[in-house]
Amino acid sequence: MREIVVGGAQLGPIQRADSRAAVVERMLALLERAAKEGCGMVVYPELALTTFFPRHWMEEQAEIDAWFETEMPGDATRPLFDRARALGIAISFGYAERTPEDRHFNTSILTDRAARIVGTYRKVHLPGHSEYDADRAFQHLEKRYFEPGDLGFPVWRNLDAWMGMCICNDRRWPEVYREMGLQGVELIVLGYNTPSVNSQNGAEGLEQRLYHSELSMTAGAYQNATWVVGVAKAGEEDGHPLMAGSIIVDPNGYVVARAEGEGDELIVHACDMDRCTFGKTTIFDFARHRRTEHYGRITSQTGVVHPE
Ligand code: CDT
Repeated sequence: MREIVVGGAQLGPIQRADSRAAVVERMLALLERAAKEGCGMVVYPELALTTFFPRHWMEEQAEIDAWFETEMPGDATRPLFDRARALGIAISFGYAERTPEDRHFNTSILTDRAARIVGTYRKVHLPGHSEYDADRAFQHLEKRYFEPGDLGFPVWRNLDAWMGMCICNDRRWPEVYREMGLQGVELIVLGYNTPSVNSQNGAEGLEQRLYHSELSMTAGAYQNATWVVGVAKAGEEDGHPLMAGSIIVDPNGYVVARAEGEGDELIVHACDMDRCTFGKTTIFDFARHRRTEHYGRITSQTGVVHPE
């Protein structure tokens, strides 16, 4: 048995005026709770340190850059790393990354129990649009503020398991899970900021949004025989609602822990990595059963092309 007690640290809303220091205080409170529950790892949401700023139209580069971190850890996040190291808890969280070359990514990191960064992931699937859209109730400007990730979908050996990351919209794409599945991933951790309503037509109610989120993660878990931990930032941010629904999914696709509210909340499950073995050696034994000669379109084509 290779058990990791994993905590999903859902965050309630973060308002535009909230400081990084105030958010880190909340993350620390969840970390302390996780320590009491015996967690060896804690997962926080996408863009965990700030409000989901891509909902706001900004033109001045200095105003945009103010949402980005130029170092990790930095002054605001160092207390989180220090406490995680003292408690021996690995962490993963998302933030807006600005590189020394002035590139902008929607990034997440993974640490070991000594708070060393062992993995960095940059979000590949950026939803939304890049120009102001007057028809929307609110904007979703990830394509304006970030460039697509350039690191692919690596996995890392951490806490005696194969771990990978993706971020929010990535969780809806089966290719993401399979890329990591083909590297033997056993635990995929991800954070998300998902609006509760559609910004263009107000349709797709909360129930359907929660269902699609869960459907994506449970399918990805089952079809790749891996644990998946999906963690929300939730509640009313800057007057705009984000859905909750943080879950931990086992390698059979069952939800084994689920957040109940829309505030700061910890969900916990003891995840045995050896439970991935059955699926990986039977129905999803990729080496024996995959037929790559028929999968060419998956990487050669993006949009739909009907046969002539
Ligand atoms: N943050 C993020 O990727 N959110 C998207 C919203 C899609 S609607 C434009 C998501 O897939 O949850």
